[in-house]
Amino acid sequence: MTAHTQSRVMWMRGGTSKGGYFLAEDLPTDTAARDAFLLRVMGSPDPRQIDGMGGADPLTSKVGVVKKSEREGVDIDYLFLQVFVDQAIVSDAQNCGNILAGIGPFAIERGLVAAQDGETRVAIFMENTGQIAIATVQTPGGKVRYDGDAKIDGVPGSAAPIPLEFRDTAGSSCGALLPTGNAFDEVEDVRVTLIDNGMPCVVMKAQDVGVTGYEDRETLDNDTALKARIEKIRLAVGERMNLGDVKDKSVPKMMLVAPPRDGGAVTVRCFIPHRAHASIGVLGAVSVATACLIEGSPAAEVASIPNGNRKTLSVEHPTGETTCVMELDESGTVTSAAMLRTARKLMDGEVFA
Ligand code: NQM
Repeated sequence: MTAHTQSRVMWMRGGTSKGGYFLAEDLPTDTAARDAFLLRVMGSPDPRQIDGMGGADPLTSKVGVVKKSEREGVDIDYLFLQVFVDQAIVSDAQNCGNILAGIGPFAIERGLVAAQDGETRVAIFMENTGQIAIATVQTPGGKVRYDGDAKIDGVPGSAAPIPLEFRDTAGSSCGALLPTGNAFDEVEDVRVTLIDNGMPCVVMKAQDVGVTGYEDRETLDNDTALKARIEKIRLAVGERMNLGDVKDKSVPKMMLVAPPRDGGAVTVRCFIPHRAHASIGVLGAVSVATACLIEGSPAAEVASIPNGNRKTLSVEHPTGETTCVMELDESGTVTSAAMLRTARKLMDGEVFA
């Protein structure tokens, strides 16, 4: 087989992440050939990704693969791929709600979805986890609009709003919201909630692993003792979360929670899983917010939760906050979550490997 050496691509910021958006038809169908190509595109493995497009950060070494969906009521199929920075790994074991924010605009730009005049709702099947998200894209005059007044913390300036709605995300990768059935488990002497409401997460109190939960990203990234401690917990819970051996996987994410400081619901410091996040992932935030609503969980002990079946939960993170709007049924089960994101087209062209 001859190696794939170039491909059409659009580079976009999606939420607080950035990456390459490809049509599936523009990539090799063989997974090994596709992954080898994407590693070359990003310049991995190399901590600086100097010979590629990646930004030397897991948040800027991401790929969205898109095709028209054949599913009833669905417009687009989206596969997320995490290209590891310093290892030769391309993983489909997690989803990404930030890259998701650019999928609607990209699909419209590539002609896979017909834009309406005003706004266009795009139903997106997330192949990694088998669930559907609805993105609403601004399309005045039938063209994608990127500029606007919506602000999200972690991104300078403002852009057109792209609300995302999720349903039925519980157990997306772990088979159940609480894969062990418990509000908490004790692992390596730390009380943790093993939870998956769109993203497999291990949620624990920051103070239980010796930090405050208010540190900045750099401080956490330099704390090798903390990282070793939470990695030990992570490796111990992979099987219990139905994720198998997670040594070479980017899930579960490790979430350190503390009481809110700026009027929000909770403060989070997130490891994804080996680097601290500059803010927090979309489905990661939904999963942590859900943990805060589970009676008896460590997160519930630190969280400040408003009343009512429709809860607006502000998740405070190192660069601001992310607001999740959660709908609960009468039994207190989360039935849907919504979040505001933005995206920006950065370039459209050919990438070479
Ligand atoms: O949780 C980073 C991000 C993400 C994932 C990560 C995400 C999500 O911020 O839905 O968006 O946790 O690896 O892009």
